[in-house]
Amino acid sequence: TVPNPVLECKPIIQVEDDRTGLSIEALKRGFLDNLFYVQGKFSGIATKNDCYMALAYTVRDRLFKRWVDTAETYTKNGSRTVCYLSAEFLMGPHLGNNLINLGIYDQVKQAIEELGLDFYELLEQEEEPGLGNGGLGRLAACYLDSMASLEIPSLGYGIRYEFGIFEQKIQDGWQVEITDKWLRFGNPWDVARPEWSVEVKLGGHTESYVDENDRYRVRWIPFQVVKGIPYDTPILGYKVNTANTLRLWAAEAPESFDFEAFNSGDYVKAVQAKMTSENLSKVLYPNDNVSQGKKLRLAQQIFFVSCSLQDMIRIMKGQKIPLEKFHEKFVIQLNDTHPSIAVAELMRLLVDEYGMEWEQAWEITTKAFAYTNHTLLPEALEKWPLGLFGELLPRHLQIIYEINGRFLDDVRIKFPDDFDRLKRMSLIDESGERYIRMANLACVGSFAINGVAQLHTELLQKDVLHDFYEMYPEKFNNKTNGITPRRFMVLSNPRLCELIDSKIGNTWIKNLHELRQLEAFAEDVEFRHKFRQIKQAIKQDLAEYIKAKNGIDVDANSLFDIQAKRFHEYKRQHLNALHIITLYNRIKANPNIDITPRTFLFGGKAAPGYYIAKLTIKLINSIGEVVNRDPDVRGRLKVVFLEDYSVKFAQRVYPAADLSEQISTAGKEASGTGNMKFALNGALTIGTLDGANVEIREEVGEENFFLFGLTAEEVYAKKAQGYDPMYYYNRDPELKLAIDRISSGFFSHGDANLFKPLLDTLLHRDEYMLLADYRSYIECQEQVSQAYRDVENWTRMAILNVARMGKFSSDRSISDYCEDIWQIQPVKIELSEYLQTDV
Ligand code: GP0
Repeated sequence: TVPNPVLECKPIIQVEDDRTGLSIEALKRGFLDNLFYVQGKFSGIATKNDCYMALAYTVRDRLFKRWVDTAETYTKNGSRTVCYLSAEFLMGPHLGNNLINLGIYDQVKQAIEELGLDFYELLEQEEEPGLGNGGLGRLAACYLDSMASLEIPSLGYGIRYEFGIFEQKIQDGWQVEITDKWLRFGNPWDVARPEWSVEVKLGGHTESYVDENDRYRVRWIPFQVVKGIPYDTPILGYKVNTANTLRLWAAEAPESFDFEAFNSGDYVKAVQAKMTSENLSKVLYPNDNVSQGKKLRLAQQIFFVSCSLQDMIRIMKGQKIPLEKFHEKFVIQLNDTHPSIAVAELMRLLVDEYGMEWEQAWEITTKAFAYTNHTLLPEALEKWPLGLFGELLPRHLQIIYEINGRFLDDVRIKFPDDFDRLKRMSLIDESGERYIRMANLACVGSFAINGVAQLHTELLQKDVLHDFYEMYPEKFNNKTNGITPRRFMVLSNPRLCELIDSKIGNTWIKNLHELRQLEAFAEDVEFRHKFRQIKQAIKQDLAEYIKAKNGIDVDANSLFDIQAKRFHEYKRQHLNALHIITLYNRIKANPNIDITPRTFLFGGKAAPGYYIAKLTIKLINSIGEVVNRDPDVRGRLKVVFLEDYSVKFAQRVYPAADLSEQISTAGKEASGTGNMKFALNGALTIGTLDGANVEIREEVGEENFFLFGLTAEEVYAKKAQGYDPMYYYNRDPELKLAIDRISSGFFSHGDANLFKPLLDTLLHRDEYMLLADYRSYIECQEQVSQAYRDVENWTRMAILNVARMGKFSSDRSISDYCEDIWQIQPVKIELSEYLQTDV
């Protein structure tokens, strides 16, 4: 490109300009300016959404300076960069978070109120980008926040789904799914970069040829080409100048493709090709912890992975870094196996497109990738039928064969004559129908492999990835998950933050370990009183929301017992339901029984095709219908299902909890992160020794944690002995009574068949051992009820939980990734002179 003096001149924008100024007056002018020039409205006809948009643009204007300067710094320095590849980013609403991270929350609130508008109403207006299912996607979002806050150069890469996770409606107690049209009113937070579009090939066949240097090469003649357009969202760090980028790809048909159809006059066929291409980024697969094995899903994966790798190569070219240094410029973290096709795709790009020798390309590839495993559940391990895989990715199939051949040679050398081992470790499962095993590809192609909690990593090494652990012990490491205290405390729980700040200042937000200083205040009567008042006020707010939304009266003095997470049998929402029924039965048997009043709150979605999970939602609503109106219960028990649980809603829920239900079968929940959000907000946990619960209990102290149930080891042992759930059913009369209540049709207007499929799974297989854990759970809940009556001591325990959650900041997780895996240091961003925005 020719140097252009006009383009190179820096924009001179004055301090206190309407797009940068932070004074109340400048903010008000900026808002009105955007209402006029962006929304094109005068205040008389402006809708709430117009006002939200004008506010969003006002905030966006104020962060662009950081974004541009960050990009400029990274480009000039050629900074080493983390690329976080994830099929899901569950970001939650941007507006409030950006206000917090920019440090302008209070000013903006005041400016909006001076304009006579309701600030919270405008925040509520934001349609959140639900581009994830649950824990895995939310973890990616917390990690982006922490990387920016720690000034780590990073790019998040994923898919800009047109429809994110479905909206959940409850009708007659059943979940009904509505498509999530989150882009309906436009998205003020991302910027399209069509100039950086790339093309991705799909289908077709390969041909070999000999190049001008007499080298054997392969070319891929695709059946289809899809264009990927990047959309960039700025990711601000907390009180630093860093603004990194989340780059999400949208699929389109390239103008040039299928022009034959155009030329032959088949206009409709040509437009159809466009529609098929756009399908690639149409919808998020709504499964959590299961792989459906659909071809379109594999197409989504190669689509965003290929776009992202090509984008990295473009960036290197722009910075004049030779391709041989790919692994020095970038480290790529694979968020589960969803992006693991990247191993084969980078090999293809280097070898086929850039003519690199296989050995050098493999060296680079295996120094560039690191893999995070998120689950031990066998149904979640991705594998692709070989036929399907070869149809879509014929060249990648060949490359995987080549990787596999060389890999199995290495295995043979390390473990001679161990044929079973070769079969287990092969990238191709040949035990029946042939499959490509993506976890094996990720392990072979990565220099680091990590689990997401200590126990999870141990079980990976012992079980699911045992062979790979024996092959490459040095690759394995643990990185316990974390959560960002910015969104899940500062933004969502301002009242508690204010109390904390008044005692220990506010530096804990960047260094969560400082919360330890609160330990001393657990013994302070006045502090405990204030702490309790805050919890009470937040519970009252939620009670009002529930009254308006569900029409149910809940008592803010009752114990708020909350289970909020995806519905899955291994998470055992139905064990919680059995506890409710048990309490109900006790009341029915003895109406004067003294029971600690509780409100049971549930939130979460079930995958649309997961019948038992949906039936569990129906069961909870059915129990609620009976319990909530039975005069014998007289407000001692309430059951509420919170519809359409989302990040936005979660922010209201965590601060209101007294008790956090983390009751998965031991060995099944890789980590959990909701457990951390509840405890940080002062809830006590009832939980099994599973995932990060183990470490939370270690940190907060066993006396401040309600533990029950079998350990992972006991679960395996019991299964090996031949577990029989009927044994427990026949021996525990309360358990039997609870189950019989359901099967009699008591909760289903006399229909004894409705819940039969659910009960059959419990009585005949009980894969997740609810019956084995039932008695221990009930007894533990009894301790909870007793403990809640001792108000002072409960508060003491809650404060100690908050004080001891420092380890679970995602800042700690990210520092550990930086040190142990990524080998990357912070890069400070100085704001350039010409655009100072001092207040
Ligand atoms: C794991 F394999 N997780 C998967 C998946 O497909 N989806 C998903 O959300 C979760 C785990 O279940 C987790 O234990 C974990 O904390 C999270 O990934 C992040 O590591 C709880 O949601």
